[in-house]
Amino acid sequence: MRIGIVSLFPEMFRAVSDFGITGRAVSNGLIELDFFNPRDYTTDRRQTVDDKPYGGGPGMLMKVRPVQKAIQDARKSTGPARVIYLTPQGMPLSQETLGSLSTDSAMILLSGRYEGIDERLIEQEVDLELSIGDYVLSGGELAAMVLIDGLARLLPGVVGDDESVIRDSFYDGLLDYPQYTRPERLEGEDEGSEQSRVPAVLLSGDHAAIARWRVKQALGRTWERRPDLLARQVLDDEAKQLLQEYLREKD
Ligand code: 6GU
Repeated sequence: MRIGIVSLFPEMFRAVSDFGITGRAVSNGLIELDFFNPRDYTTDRRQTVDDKPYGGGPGMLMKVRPVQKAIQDARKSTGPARVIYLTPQGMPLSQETLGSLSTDSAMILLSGRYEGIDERLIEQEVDLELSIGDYVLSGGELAAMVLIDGLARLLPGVVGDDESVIRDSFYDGLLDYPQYTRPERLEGEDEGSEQSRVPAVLLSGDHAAIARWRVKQALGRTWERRPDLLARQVLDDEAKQLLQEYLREKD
């Protein structure tokens, strides 16, 4: 996947290009990041990239021409590609959106700074506006990196074990079940208590019982923590029964 990035701070993207799973995807060419800095498309001696909003008010906007030229250059390099503007005014990013974007061979990400960009530039150049949540960040770069990371994990060959992507939270619309590793008993304050032990079923070797316990935990946690997610699900009789069991076992 070829990703053109329009940003005043391309160095920030080292967080994805230089570390972990996304870093490996970039080094082995599964993802290519190409940067287009609006500052390089300025024509004045001071390389001005901001301008005042018409109508007054606080803050500045990104200057139109440098952003427009950067997008146009990005298009030349990526070929046909959707232009995605990262903004709190966008549609909320979801796992479903990631899935549908993950089959695109190219895209251009526009990271805004200051109070945003001229609306006409959005109308002319932008195909999709995305937000990563209901809070305000000082720029679109972190949101663009969130998008890149979420996409990278869905590309074939990026995550070693495809099964682990399939089992992730949200893949089936539920939160993950709790996981445990060694040791079987944690030393410390609660030593000897139930909380210090790995749930017995996970040590039982009974794979059917383990699978059932995990689905039960996933349903129970989603019910407790994200009732909004559970409300969107159609639970079959087995799932309803597991959730009842979870709630009964709780009290
Ligand atoms: Cl995409 N950009 C900015 N600046 N803030 C955000 C955001 C995006 N999504 C949530 N907050």
